[in-house]
Order: sequence, then structure tokens, then C-alpha cells
Amino acid sequence: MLRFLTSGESHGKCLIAILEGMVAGLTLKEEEIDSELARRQEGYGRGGRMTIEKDRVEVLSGVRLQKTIGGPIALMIPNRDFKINELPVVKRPRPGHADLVGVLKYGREDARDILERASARETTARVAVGAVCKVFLREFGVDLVSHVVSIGGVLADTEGMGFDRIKKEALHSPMHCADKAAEKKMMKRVDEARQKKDTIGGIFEVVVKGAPVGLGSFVHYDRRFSAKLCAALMSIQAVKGVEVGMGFGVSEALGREVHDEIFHDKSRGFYRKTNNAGGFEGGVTNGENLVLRAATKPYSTLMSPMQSVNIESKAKEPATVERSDVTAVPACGVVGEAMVAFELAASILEKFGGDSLGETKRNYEGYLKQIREF
Ligand code: EPS
Repeated sequence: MLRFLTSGESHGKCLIAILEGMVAGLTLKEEEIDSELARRQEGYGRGGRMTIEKDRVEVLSGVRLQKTIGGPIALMIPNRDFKINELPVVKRPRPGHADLVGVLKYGREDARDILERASARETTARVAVGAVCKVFLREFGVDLVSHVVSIGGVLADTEGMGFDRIKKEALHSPMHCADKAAEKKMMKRVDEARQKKDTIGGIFEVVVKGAPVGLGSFVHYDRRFSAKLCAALMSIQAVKGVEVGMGFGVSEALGREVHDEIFHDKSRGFYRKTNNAGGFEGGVTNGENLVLRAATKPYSTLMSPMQSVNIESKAKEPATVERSDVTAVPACGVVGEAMVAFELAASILEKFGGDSLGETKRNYEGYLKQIREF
């Protein structure tokens, strides 16, 4: 079983993740984790923190001479801004943030105790875990990309663009957007929100190429892989909705406009010409690309604060204002990739087992042969 925990506060000493259950024998270099951490720091609309931090991982255990050895992999990312004990007390919870539910639930008098852990800074640790999982997935020919498809209602048009083109275009975009014309409009929308001292959300898409047919199962609710991926995306700070393939659009169309017809040829085996299902049937991967989208709300720290209540005096007061982002949807997409990568790696290990990379690969090859010979 593959699992992970993260630990750390936004302005604490560091962020930590422990990934347990990864096979032995995987070549793992810190640079490969650092490049993912750097991608998470990108994106037009981010706040001042990203100019302070240069996130870099220290692999503390589970790896020897650049090879995983089967033990828990401890990943540590130091914070440069770590003065948690000197930061101001927070008495005026921000609508939309975990501040108020947190102080009520944990019985704290200072919402700083809440926001430090609720902060999306925690996703640094998730991206480090996802980077390790991506290295593992590469061994099985699985690749992932995320790209921003909407910011504040400005939509990208990526119709007909394949995985490789989306990956190439989104990689060099300040908005992680594969549509150049939309990218400009999105950046303008971010500037407008900043000027209004407001924030803005959007939608990112994660696409997975090379996932084999048969991950997950239809036999029980908690084994449906599409549901696991939706939960994983939904767990990301600020995410309010998740779609698979055509998503909510399926509810407005006829059956023949939705379902992907089945074809077969000797070299490709079974295949589809459309992918409205987003790569899932019965909650199980069907061999097509996996396509998932997640919508984020506008970020909840507003520079012109909304109404709140002082948790001590109970007086009506404007919410707390802290340094924050106007938007972070591109970064959120990178976190989405990490969560999907983790779930994919977990699912592959569940289906094919193995304590070493060689053993898992052997089992995987046997299964692919079974599919080829069906
Ligand atoms: C984040 C770091 C934070 C915020 C953001 C995400 O930095 P700071 O709070 O020091 O400015 O930019 O956190 C939030 C949106 C939040 O609500 O806490 C990061 O590393 O991603």
C-alpha cells in the first residue's frame, strides 16, 4: 500500500512529507523533485511569498546513492520565511478561509494557529511526493500534464490539441495555459482583480497519457478509481468542484452524443475516436487519456476585506488582511498533477504489487501481454 503524510506550517521551519510503500530500485534525483517544486511556485498572480522562497527538497531517508531502498522516503523542504512565533495574532477570520471553523473546532483563540496549517503552502510537500510518484510512473510509460482552462470566466480553447502540444505550450506559459490568446486575456483579468483589491479563481485540467486499461474497479464504491481521483483533487485548498471528461455536460446531451464508440484494430487493440468519458468506464480506466478538471474559488484573502466578526469582542470588523495571491490556479494545477500521480502510483502498486521496481514491472508486463492477447 502506498501512502503519505505531510507535516509543517506555512511559516514554520519546514514542510515534511513521508511517502511509504514505494518500491526499491527506483532511480531518484533531488533535481527531479526540485523542478516540480519550481513549477508549483510559478504562475501570474502569485503574491510576494514566491519571491522569498526557492523551494528545494532534502531527501532525508529511503534513498541511498540515488536509488530508493524500500523504506519510507522522508522529504523536507525548508521555509525561508519561518518566523511563525513573531507573526501577528489573527482575531478577524476571513470569509472563505478555514480561520473561523478552525478556531471553533480546535478551541483556539488565535486564528494564526489555524491558517498556518490550512494554508496552501502545505501543497509544497504534496508536490514533492507527486514528483517521486511521477518518476515511478515514467517507468510504466505514464505521463501527466496540467493546464489552466479558465480564469475568472476567460476560457482557453484547446480543442483538438493533443497531450504533447498542450504540455509544450503550457510549460512556457506564465498562466500554464496552452492557448496563447486566452493567456493574455487571463493575465488582464488577474490585473483587473488586483486593481480592485480582489481575488480570482479558475479551472485547471489534468490529463494523463499511458494509464493502462483496468485501474480501479466497479465492484465496490470505494474501489472506483475515478472517485478516488476526484476526492484527491477535491482535497486541494480552494477547490470547489471536480469534473471527469465531459463532466456536467453529460447531463444536457443525448446518449449518442456522450458515449465513446468502440473500435478495434490489430496493432492498437480496442480504442475510441472520442473521449467524452475522460478515460473511465465503470469508474475503471479504459486505456484512453484520463481527463479531470477542478474549479477553484477566488482566493479568500482580499486586500479590501469583507465583513467579519472579531472572535474575541464579537464586534463587527473587516476580515484580516495578509500577504496572499490574487490567483494561484496554475500552481493549483501542478498540485493536481501531484495528487493524480500519487493516486495512479498507488493504484498501479495495488494492482501489480511488488517490493522492487523489477518485480512490479514484471507483473505489469504480464498483464499487458494478457490484454494484448485478449
Ligand atoms: C503559499 C504561500 C502563502 C500564500 C498562499 C500559498 O504565503 P504567505 O501566506 O506567506 O504569503 O501565498 O497561501 C494561501 C493562499 C493561504 O490561504 O494561506 C504557497 O506556498 O503556495
